[in-house]
Amino acid sequence: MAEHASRRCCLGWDFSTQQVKVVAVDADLNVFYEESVRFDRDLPEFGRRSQAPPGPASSGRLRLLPAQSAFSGSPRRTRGGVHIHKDGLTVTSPVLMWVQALDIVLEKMKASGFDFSQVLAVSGAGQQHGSVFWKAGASQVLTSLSPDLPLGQQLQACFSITDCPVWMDSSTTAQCRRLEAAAGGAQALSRLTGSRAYERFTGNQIAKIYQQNPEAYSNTERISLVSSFAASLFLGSYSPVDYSDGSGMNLLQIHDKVWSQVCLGACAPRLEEKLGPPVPSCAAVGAISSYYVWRYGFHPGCQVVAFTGDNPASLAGMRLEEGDIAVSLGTSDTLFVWLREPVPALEGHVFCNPVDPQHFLALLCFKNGSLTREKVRDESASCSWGEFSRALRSTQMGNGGNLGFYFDVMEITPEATGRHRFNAEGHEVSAFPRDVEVRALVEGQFMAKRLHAEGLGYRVVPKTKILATGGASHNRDILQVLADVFGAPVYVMDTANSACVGSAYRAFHGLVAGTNMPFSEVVKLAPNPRLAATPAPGAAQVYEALLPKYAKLEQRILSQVQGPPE
Ligand code: 5FX
Repeated sequence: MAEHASRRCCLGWDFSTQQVKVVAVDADLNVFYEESVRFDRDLPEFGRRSQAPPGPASSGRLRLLPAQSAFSGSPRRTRGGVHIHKDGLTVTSPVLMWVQALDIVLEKMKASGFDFSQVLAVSGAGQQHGSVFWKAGASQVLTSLSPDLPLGQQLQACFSITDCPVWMDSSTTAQCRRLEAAAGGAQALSRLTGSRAYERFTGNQIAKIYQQNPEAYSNTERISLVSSFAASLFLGSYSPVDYSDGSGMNLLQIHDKVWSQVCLGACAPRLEEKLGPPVPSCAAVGAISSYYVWRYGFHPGCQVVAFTGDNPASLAGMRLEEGDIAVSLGTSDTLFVWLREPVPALEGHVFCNPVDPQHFLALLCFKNGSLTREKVRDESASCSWGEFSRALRSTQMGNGGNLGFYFDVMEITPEATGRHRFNAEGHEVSAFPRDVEVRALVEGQFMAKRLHAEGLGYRVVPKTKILATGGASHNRDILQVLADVFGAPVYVMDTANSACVGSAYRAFHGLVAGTNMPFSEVVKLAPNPRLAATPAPGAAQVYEALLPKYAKLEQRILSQVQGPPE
């Protein structure tokens, strides 16, 4: 039997856009096992869309027949786990693909000799915002699964919508405008739910399904997020939505942790009963279904801890704490911010915190990330990261007062485009010397991150640490600028599996959540991130003086784009 056979452990699952993955983490918080299934590669049969186009849907109680494909044309694989529809806006994934992927991962684990009887608890993550529509009668199937058959075979007819809207969908602009109007405007909706209306947010997706396919909607007994759907598969009954992933729906009042009646009413009728009450993210929602006990040998006492969204689960995997910030420097740059008192705004998202129900998590996305850094490297640093670093080292903190904005594609935070350079006197200039250009780009990108995080209520505190991940986190000189601009030390860690690992950590936390033991205590044995840069002496004075100037110039650019306020 394999070496991993008999360690007491928790399992962390990730139902992401492209794959289903699991890790096993032992009581010393070592990851000792991982397995995955990639949808495009391992389940090519889901190349064809199976969802009937809007129109009369099959009604009545559940019939155990597979959903029929209503689409002709050559089968095509999912691309990155999704189907992009002809309108270019609608993006879906087949729900049975997710179910079958789970079957395959479990069978692979069994074949490898994995000892399921040692699993104390399971938890998991799902791509955020995606939704699953369970057909009337599905609950009965879920509670009486036969251990002799795979899940995919038994759940084939359990869904009223077989192609689920996912986070990449942007087809619900009309529904967003309606929801904002009902809530008293975008700002009011953001104050209530943590975000203004976004196309991918689940409430707007549900509203679209209700409007375009009312029969399928009324034949739906339960609506899950991808996370609570995956938890339901383990529980053998409907798992509640957790507060943190529930905050990505434009439906949950993030302070009171209850569904907003105004938002529910604006989206679809009888929605509250189809969603069920939300629960704290660290809640143990029940023991694993007897299906897994009989088929795989799980212990009947193995607990299912509420699943959450992939971003909240990553926060847990990175072990962020109050005042910390994680900066992912990838194609787009993303900021995760731990907040105590959020100020929801028209940009970014505020979610309930997955490891501390009193606190919050903000997410900000900056579209001009590594592609812009590479472009400036090619133009001003001879296509070389070595030269780029040298330029950063040969220029001073604050760049002699020169400030730059580099929005090569339409930026999300803030909504602006183009390159804008200003000298120390605040005059717009058309170009900078090469080294100044490099520093203006990197300082500008990090000042924007700090300012917009502060706009959501973030404050650097003495114990703040910055966790840098993604491609650019390998460049020490870029990290030095990050430490200087934020006035806080920068750490790096391997976060490739952070959603899975965070889910396993959350499973351990769920086991003791009743004792009020804080998450930080549960994960104190986990590997520590590595210190990569500390702020240089004098950095705080330089950037505290520059940040208000940067903010003013950003406003100037925005008023040029949008026109002066009325
Ligand atoms: C967050 O709001 C998102 O839409 C994405 O990061 C998805 O969670 C990716 F799965």
